[in-house]
Amino acid sequence: MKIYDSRTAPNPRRVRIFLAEKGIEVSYEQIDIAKAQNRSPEFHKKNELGVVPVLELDDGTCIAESVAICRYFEELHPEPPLMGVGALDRAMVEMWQRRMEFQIFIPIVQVFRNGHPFFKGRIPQVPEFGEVCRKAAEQQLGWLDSVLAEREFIAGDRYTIADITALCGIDFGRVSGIRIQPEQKHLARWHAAVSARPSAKA
Ligand SMILES: N[C@@H](CCC(=O)N[C@@H](CS)C(=O)NCC(=O)O)C(=O)O
Repeated sequence: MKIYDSRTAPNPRRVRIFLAEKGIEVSYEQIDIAKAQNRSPEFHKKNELGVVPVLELDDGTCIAESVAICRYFEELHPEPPLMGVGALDRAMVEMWQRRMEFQIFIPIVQVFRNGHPFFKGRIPQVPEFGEVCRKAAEQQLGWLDSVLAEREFIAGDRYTIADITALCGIDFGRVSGIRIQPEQKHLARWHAAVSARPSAKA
């Protein structure tokens, strides 16, 4: 099996961190988004949406969507659990994972996609929409700070996929000037802790 990856993009990083936490080694093939390799007919055979990451199994089956790839590995290698244990915990982790995706990760990515010269001419950009997303992301970082006042990790007392999604979103925000604010002490404490894990380098 192998994963079609892009070193600088936030979604593939989610999968790399997830696998590093589980101690799973997979080979990676780099897809150059800057050169639009992801838009080639050849890559579209792997993922018709033309985005990375994609996990290709030995029989040629391709799994796209970062969380679906993580789910596949979670089922095969349940330890350490990163997607919850038992019905309630799984639901809570899913809730926080989706919240991190919708409230933090996607708005931050949209700031980049709609405002950054990298995507100029590649996609239709609406800079005003990017700025609306920036305000939303900044506001939601404040909300996340208050969540983390109550608990060690985003979904509770254990590190999960929700932490991975938030970390990758927040780190990607730097390129658009979105940062944890000095008064967001709980968020900063959490960010320092998850960034210190060896998996964060993946
Ligand atoms: N929903 C997908 C999103 C994947 C995605 O948007 N990947 C970005 C990199 S972070 C990409 O390949 N972008 C290339 C492009 O839009 O041209 C997932 O969760 O994996």
